Amino acid sequence: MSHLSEYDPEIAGAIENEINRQRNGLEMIASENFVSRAVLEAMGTPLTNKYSEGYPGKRYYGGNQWIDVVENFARERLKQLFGAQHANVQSHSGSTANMEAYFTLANLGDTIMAMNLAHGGHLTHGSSVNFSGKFYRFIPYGVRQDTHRIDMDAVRALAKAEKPKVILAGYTAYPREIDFKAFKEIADEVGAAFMVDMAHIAGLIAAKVHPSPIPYADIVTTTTHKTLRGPRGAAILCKAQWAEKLDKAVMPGMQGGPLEHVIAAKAVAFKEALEPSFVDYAKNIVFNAKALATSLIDEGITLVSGGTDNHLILLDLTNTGVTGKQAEVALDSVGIYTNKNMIPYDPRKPFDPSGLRIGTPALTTRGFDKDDMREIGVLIAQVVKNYGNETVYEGVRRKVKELTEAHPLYPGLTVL
Ligand code: DSN
Repeated sequence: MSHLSEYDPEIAGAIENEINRQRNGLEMIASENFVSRAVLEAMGTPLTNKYSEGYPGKRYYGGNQWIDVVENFARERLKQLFGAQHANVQSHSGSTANMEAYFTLANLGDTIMAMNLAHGGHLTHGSSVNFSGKFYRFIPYGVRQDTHRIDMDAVRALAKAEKPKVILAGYTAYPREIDFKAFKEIADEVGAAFMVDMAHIAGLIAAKVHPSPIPYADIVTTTTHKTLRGPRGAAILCKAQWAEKLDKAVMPGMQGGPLEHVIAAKAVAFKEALEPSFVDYAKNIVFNAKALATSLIDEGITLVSGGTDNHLILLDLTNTGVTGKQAEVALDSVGIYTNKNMIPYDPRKPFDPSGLRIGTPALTTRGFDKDDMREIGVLIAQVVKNYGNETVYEGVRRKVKELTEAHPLYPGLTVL
């Protein structure tokens, strides 16, 4: 029996139940993944006990000699992974990383151009209920209604009219490749800084499966837990000219003590992402997404932009008679985990939109291949097209069980 289960069986039990939910379901939320046992072990260490405000070699507390070793490995590995000039690995989350990048590149009240939230932008890219929309004047750009792709001519025209301090690229629900070079050219034309939030596609970029923003962007933020397959957290990369200002924006500007147990886990994940096998993993994420997209299209499901170039697919459920929320709940009930999502030009509201977002990073980690993906596409379509039909749902549950048993997750990992 573990210390945790002996002392706190309620929490141990809930953790065990969650591990089993992850094992027994199809995790298709595009922003989720499964970390390795090595990453899990690094996170669960006494490094959580240590205060280490500051940076390696310049801390506000004593006793940081081993913490410095860990954080230096994390910084150097991250720089190597992306070919970046400077790395800061202390950001607690993607939201704080974006705040720290804005603090570095802009003054409060400045204009920032970013993707419309309903077209695939993020909460911290200018939502009026988020700090970003309160602290800065965000001007949204979007995708074309006919192609669902970013219209770079429209972005250029908007940038010339608005003269933003920062232009931001990088999205949470955009299934197509991003032309970072074209964004940089527009930023240069209007004298703006260029920032990229690569959180969703960081793992694909690390493996060179998607073009890199590093040569073009002043600052690149990322979470570490999506396609990069590290612990929940974030990191920031930048050109050398921004390094000092960025580090100050992170600490003391935004954060206090870093989470060094998580930074240790980030270092382990970056080492994993530097392995040749990570390139195969990232390629398989995209192969799998394309196979899944083809399967859904064959089943008559409409996809935003007609398919995918990356790890995610956005289903447009408008013609199915089922809303995004209904689909999410129905799929939950059969053990297929997804999230409702706005689609571009969505007539519905965010709490019950017309779209459903799915992705392949987590199942690819479990070893699912394109044949499995084709089968999952059929299962998703069955649930949507037979909404409320328990007999169909029972059949899907049986298939989910077969698929998950064929690709075990964390064999031997127990809490109780
Ligand atoms: N919540 C994340 C996502 O699911 O895309 C972004 O932070």
